[in-house]
Amino acid sequence: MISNKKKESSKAAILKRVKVNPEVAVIMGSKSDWIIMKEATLILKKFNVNFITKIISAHRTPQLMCDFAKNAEKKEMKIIIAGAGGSAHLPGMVASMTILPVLGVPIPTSFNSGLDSLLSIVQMPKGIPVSTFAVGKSGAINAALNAISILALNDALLKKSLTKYREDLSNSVLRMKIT
Ligand code: RP5
Repeated sequence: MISNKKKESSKAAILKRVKVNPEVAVIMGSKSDWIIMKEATLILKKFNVNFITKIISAHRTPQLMCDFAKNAEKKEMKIIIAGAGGSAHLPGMVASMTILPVLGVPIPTSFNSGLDSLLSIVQMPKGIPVSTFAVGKSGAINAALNAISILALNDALLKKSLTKYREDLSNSVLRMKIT
């Protein structure tokens, strides 16, 4: 049973969290990637994590990519989620210009359903890591959840919400019935 006092303080903490600067940047190589990357933003919204979204193409706007990566930390970003398909070196290039964690989401492409995107992102040579997730929507969702678990290291409220999310997942399986 949560006391009224406790309820108020957790409500205040949620309001305070909503006001903080964006902590996560969700970038993608093209508007065509949005259908996948939107899934990451829906998860961030659900957990009240402030974020920005930006289209940055590694091959069509290389200068923008450099400016963004070099300034992300100064702008108080903590984590970058980067989705890319055809020009899938985007997450690796961004990671080479910042020490912030970069979480890469391979976007499905017409070639081998996005296996090329996956390999481009996952096969980083040693020294510059990009955490790489599944191709497509599952990857976008898991990248956001991973960003949340990183932020939760220093945020008790977020940790609580993530624990609840996991419990809900387990319960949804326990409720499954084969008729
Ligand atoms: C990459 O090339 C994007 O990440 C996208 O997945 C792919 C195709 O881009 P569009 O031709 O749809 O703009 O830069």
